Amino acid sequence: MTLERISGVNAGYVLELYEKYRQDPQSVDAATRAVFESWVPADAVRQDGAPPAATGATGDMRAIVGAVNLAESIRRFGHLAAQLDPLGSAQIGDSTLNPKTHGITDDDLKRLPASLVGGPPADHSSNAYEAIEKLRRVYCSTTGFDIAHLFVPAERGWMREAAESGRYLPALDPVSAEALLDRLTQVEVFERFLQRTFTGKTRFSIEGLDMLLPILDEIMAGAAGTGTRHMMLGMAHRGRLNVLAHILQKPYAQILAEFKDPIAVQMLRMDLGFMGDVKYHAGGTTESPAGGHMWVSMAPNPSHLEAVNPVVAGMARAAGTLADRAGAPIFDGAMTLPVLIHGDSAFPGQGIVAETLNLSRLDGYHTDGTIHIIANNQLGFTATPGESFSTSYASGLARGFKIPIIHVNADDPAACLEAARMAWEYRAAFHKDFLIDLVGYRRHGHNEGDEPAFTQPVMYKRINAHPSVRELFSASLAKHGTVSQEVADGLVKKHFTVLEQTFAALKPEEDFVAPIPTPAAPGLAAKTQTGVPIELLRDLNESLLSTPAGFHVHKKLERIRERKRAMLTSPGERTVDWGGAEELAFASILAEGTPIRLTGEDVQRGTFSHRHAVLHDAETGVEHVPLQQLPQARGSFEIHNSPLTEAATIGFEFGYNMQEPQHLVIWEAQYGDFINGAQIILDQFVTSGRSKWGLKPSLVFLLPHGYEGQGPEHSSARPERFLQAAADINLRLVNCTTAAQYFHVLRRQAALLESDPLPLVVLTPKSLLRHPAVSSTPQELTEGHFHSVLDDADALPRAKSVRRLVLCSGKVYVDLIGHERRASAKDVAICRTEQLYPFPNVALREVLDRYPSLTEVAWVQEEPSNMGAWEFMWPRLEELIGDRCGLRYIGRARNSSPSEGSSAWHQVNQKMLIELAFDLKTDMLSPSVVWSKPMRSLATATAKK
Ligand SMILES: Cc1ncc(C[n+]2csc(CCOP(=O)(O)OP(=O)(O)O)c2C)c(N)n1
Ligand SMILES: [Mg+2]
Repeated sequence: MTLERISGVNAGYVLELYEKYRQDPQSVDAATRAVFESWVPADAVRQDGAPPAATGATGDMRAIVGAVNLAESIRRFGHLAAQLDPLGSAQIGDSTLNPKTHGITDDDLKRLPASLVGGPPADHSSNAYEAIEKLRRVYCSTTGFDIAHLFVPAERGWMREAAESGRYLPALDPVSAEALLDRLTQVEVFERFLQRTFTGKTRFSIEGLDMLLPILDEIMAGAAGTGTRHMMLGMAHRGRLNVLAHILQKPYAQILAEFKDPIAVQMLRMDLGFMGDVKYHAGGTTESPAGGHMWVSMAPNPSHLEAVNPVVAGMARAAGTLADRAGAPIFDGAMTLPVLIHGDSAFPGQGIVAETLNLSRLDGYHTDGTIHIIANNQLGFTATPGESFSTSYASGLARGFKIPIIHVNADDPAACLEAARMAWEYRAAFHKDFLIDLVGYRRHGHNEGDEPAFTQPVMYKRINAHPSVRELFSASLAKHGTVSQEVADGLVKKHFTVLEQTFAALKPEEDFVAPIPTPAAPGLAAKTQTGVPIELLRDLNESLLSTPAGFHVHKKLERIRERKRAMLTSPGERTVDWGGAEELAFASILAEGTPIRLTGEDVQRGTFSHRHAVLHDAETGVEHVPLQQLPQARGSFEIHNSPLTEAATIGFEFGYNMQEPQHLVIWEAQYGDFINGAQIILDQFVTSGRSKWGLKPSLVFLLPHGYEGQGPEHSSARPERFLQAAADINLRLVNCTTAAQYFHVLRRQAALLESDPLPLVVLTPKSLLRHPAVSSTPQELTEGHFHSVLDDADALPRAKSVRRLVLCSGKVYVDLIGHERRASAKDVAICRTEQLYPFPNVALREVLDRYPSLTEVAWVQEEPSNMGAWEFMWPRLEELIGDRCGLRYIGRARNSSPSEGSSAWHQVNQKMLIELAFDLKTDMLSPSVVWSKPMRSLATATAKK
């Protein structure tokens, strides 16, 4: 009788069993046969047209059904009666765990065969009662198997079999028991030593959840033993120092030096923008102490809880990806294992948890399963579970993702280790996520300076009287004669001695090691030549345009592809549009051996239908990815439509990029406006990771940006947010106005991945994607490099008569040069700042020097004055201009919303600001568009004249 047969069992199942017995008594086991021999199920008899059954038989029938249903209830809901809380709080309970609910008594069960209960508990039981008691010990003791939500019978069956067989329960023989006690002692002594030595200093002690370490040991051993190459850890503050010390093997001396908080010489590298971070945010990498040539990494972590989850997932994905050959990359989940440790308040509360779980089964994102551990201390700062989540357990969210959940009492070492082994084995068997809800308590306040009894007086009375898991385990080992009290005391002394000796020998200034970032290579970006010979471009284009035999390209796409065929034939004509330039840039980067990963919402086609990187056979739907079929490629290409998610998808790409910095990793927004859904990832990882942790990200963001009357949420990628975070050369922000510039900036990024890596933010066009003014000549792709500033070629011959230099960036340039006033405005030159950060000081100075008669520089932008680049540009332009001439702002007035909500109103304002750009005389002011009063430098210049 298999476990799966029993799940969902009812009277029908018993009748079926009876029918089987009737046709062949040997087809059921002996005990069941014995029951069926002594009575006749009433319903079965009626089906046969035989006489009605005796009343006693109906009674037995009910008892059988009751027993079977009771067993099923225990399997499904037993966790509700399990003693999960080490502090002994009452269980939730469930009436279906009571025989009475099923109309039966213990005596009924004693009369029935154990086989009705089924599974391993039935094997050596003499009746159903005994089997039910065993079942209760499995499902209602210190482990709660929360698995009824699994939809795949094989997974549910595996879990039940694993639980009921006790296969993963560790045999705590003397050696491993002492080793476990030693580990628990090390974990506890570390915290007690820090408490004694640095009383009240924040360390976010693990105490109350000490079993987290042995659980990680067990998972690590499992991974190392089966050829995993890289285990990736992500966790918050709680217990992090302990994990860094004992899993990541961060030297005690370094940790103690960080507590001393010296001003170490290396830290004075403010010139490199290094600011460092608090000690419980650091990451690390080490060769696995469990052997097996495995690396263990802990991602650095911001305070923003759970934000690291997608980063770790991305790191794990990258670590398991082979990308050094043409075609699609190969992901091998056996090479990599992500482990995420969550807080019991943060897990249900932070949306990025759900976003990351949602990535776990998707083609471009899965990692063959993450092992999740909720470090559940039943509090979130001062908040209780009742204040923190609406689900029954902190882990409730995982149920929707069909993740098996084990709630386990953190005071039961054997049960905890069983959970860890099961997690590991389940992941290996099904390549899916697993969750351990480790239920413990928090021995001290939220941090060590906090008084928890202000808000949890009753709980803390209990905690103060509660022995540690080490003490409990040690007492139990002593009682059973496994490890004596003297040996246990000796372990405590041993671990204290190591710490005391390290502390005595500490030289904080020397032992402190700061992750200082290496400086960016000065001027390298400007020098990088990125042209590609026309022959190679033509070859690549040819390859991109070939399709497998019999492939039906959509008719409309065929026409576009026909145009592409002629794209490189006339070197001097503007035949290369944005999409064409991008595809050629990608192809040439792949040919140079750099793998590319491009993700984002609808990126395969492109939001504006401009990419078509994945072709679908118009008749069969079969896909063809030209960039994966390039004979010239020496690196893999992958492109995935992401789920409708910003924070987790960017976090994922950040992690991927950190792990594989040699890949060109690109994330594209649907519209740039939506990137602020990932503001935490941008602020906490992308822009500050260098300063805090010495990281060198090189992720690329493609952000459609530009004012086209589509309202406040389809206009702006919020460049001001990047500019505000820009410092010490931590990113590049560009706003390209030509296809060639985009081509060169992508190629420059790929070329600098190793020598000068920086995140690259590209503000990209929308309606302009196919605008003739944006298209480039083939020649522009074959020569030169990215230009941070593009001067006004038309104005240069009349440079002496130019009085106003209009500086702008991006799409507004096209509006300006398309205006009817452009031709007659001989005293106006229009210069594009294609790179906003790093501020192109040298290039802009050269531009200014070309116009000797300037009376003013006007910064023209579409965004309100408190947005866009103006407030960033203003002081820098002032410094650059000095007293040479004035500086004006022309653009929308300061506003709290990025743009007008009405297309008509947009057009009025847009028209007005373009006209003002050409108008040197009118001192017109409008409520929504500002021709600013002259800035300080004009006043200075005027005063001097
Ligand atoms: C996104 C975010 N919001 C708020 C905080 C402030 N904060 C720090 S710890 C904490 C409580 C966390 O509780 P829990 O997740 O249960 O972890 P524990 O501290 O109990 O281990 C809060 C609210 C934060 N760090 N991150
Ligand atoms: Mg908590």
